[in-house]
Amino acid sequence: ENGGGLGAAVVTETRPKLKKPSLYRVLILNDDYTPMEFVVYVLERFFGKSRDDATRIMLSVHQNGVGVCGVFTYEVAETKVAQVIETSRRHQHPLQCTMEKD
Ligand code: NFA
Repeated sequence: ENGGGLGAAVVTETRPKLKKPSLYRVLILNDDYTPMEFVVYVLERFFGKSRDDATRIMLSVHQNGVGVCGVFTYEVAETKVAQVIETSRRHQHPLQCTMEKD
């Protein structure tokens, strides 16, 4: 507030330094057993994809082995991964989902 010491007040604006959160890609992995329709359902339900986008992503994973479902902050990505794995397990499908730093 006072830089000089001889009464010359200095007002320094201090904006709190907000760091941008790191982002994480959520990936789904191909396997030989999970039905294509179930993967499309997961992409619609948990990643807000349209049926057309979900189908495109599913086919890309089927052909390339892995694909990006979305990019999220750490806790959101963690939650999506857990939801996909738990829903797949309940349906007895081996579909796997993971996350990596963007
Ligand atoms: N490969 C699976 C099948 O042929 C479909 C699939 C796609 C599974 C994407 C997992 C991820 N039924």
